[in-house]
Amino acid sequence: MTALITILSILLLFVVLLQIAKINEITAEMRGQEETDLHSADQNGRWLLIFGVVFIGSFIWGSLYYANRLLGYGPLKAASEHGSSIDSMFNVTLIFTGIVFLICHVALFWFSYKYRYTPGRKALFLPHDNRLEVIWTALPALVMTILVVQGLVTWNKVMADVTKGEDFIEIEATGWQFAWNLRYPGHDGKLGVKDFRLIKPGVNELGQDWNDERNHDDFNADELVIPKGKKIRVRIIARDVLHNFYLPHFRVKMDAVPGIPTYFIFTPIKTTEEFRQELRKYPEYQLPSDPNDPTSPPKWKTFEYELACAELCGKGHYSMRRLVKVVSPEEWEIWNKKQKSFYLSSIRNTEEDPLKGKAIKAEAFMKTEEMKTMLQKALDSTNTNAADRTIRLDNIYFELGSATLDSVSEMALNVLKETFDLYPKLKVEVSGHTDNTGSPDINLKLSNDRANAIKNYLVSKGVGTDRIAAIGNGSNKPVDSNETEEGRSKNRRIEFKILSF
Ligand SMILES: [Cu+2]
Repeated sequence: MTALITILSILLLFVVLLQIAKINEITAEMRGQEETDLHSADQNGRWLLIFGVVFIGSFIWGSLYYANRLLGYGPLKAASEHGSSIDSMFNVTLIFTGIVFLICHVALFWFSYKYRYTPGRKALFLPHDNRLEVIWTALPALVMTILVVQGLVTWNKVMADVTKGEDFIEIEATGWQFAWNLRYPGHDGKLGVKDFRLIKPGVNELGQDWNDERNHDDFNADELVIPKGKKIRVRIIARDVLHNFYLPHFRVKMDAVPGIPTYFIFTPIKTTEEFRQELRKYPEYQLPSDPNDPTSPPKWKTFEYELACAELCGKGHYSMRRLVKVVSPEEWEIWNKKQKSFYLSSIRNTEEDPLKGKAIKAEAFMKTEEMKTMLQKALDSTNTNAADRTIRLDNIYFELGSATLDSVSEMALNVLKETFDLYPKLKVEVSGHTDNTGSPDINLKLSNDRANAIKNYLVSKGVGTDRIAAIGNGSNKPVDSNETEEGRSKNRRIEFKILSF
C-alpha cells in the first residue's frame, strides 16, 4: 500500500512539473524571450542565494546539534590515553577542511547571485595567471604537509610497541566468521604458542600447542575485561577473512588479517562506572534505556563499552559485538584469578592432552591456590568442623612408583613451609595412602617413603622435625572403592592433618 502511494505521489509530482514547464513556455511566448530570460536569471540568482544561506545555516546548526553524538565531543571524549591525540588530529583536519568548505560554498552561492545574467555585462577573460597558479598550488600543499606530518607524528606515537621490561597485559583477539576469541595469558602473563595445523573445531579453535607450558594457564573470556591505567597490548589476528578490531570509545582500530598478526597498544583511563557518571550529566542519557518502557533504567546506567568488528566481513558481521569492561586494577586481579584455564578445564588428561598423567606447573599452581583456601579454613580457630583439619595434597607429585619428589611439587611445599613459619605452634601428621593394586608390603613402604619425603623436604627448609609425624598407611585406609579407576585414584593420596596450632 505504502509503495503504491509513493509511486502515485511521484507520478503526480512529475505531472505537476510538466504543467509548470508548459505554463512557463506559454508565458514566454506572451512576454517575449528576452524578458523571460532576464526574469528567470533573476529568480535563479535569488533562489540560489536563499538555498546557500539555508544550506550553510543547516550545516552549522546540524554540526552543533549532533556534536554530542560524535566521537570526541561532549560525553564521547576518549577513554584511553592516546585517544585525545587522535581526536585532536581529526579536529585540526576539520578546521582546515571546514574553512575551505565555508569559503567555497559562500563564494559559490554569492557569485551565482551577484553575477547572474545582466544584459550587456561581459565576463572577464583570464586565460592564465602565474601568481594565482602559485597560490592555489602552494597553499593546499602547505596545508597537506601540516596534516600529513601531524598524522605521522601521532601514528608513530600511538603505534610505538612496548619496550623490554615494560609492564603490560597482553591479550589475543582472533576474529572469524562470526565471533571473536579473546585469549588471556593467565597467571604467568604469557600467551602460549599456536600452530594452525593443530586447529580442531570445537576442541582446539586456536591451534594452541599443549606442549608449551605457557598455554596451560591461558583462558578465554566472553567479554574483554581490562584494568584502568594499565597498558594493554592486543595481538590481533583473523582465521578466515579480514576483520577489524574496533573499540570506538578507546580510539582503537586495527585490521585483523589472516596470517599476519597485527597489534594495538592502549591504556584505558576511565572505568566503565566513571564513564557512566560522565554520561549522567547529559540530558539525552537520562532517557529510559528501553524507549518502550518508561520505567527502565536511564541510558547512562546501562551504558557499556563495546568491541565491534569494523569490517563488513559477512552477513553475520553484527554478531561480532562483545562487551568491554574497564574495572579497577584490584577488581581485575580478582577477576583474572577466578578465570578457569581452558587447558585445565577442557583438555587436561583427555585424549587431546600430550602431557596426560604428567605433573605440570599450571595444574600445581591451581591446586596450590585451592590448598591455600583449605589451609585458611583448617587454621581458622572458629571452625569446629574436624573434617576441615585434614587436607588432601593433590599438588604434590612423585615420580612414577617412587618416593622422589617431582620439582613441580615445590610450589605446594613452599606454601606449607610458610604456613609452619606463620603458625609456630603448628603440628601435623602427613600420611601416605595407596590403592590396593600390587603387593601390600611394597604399598606400605611406598606410602611411608612418600610421607617421609615430604617431611624431609620441610625439615631441610628449617621446619622442626618434631612438628611433623610422617606415616605410611598403604592401602589400609581407603576413602573409596578400589573396584573402579576413579575410586582407586581417590585412594592414592597424601593427607596433611592439622593436629594442633
Ligand atoms: Cu568481522
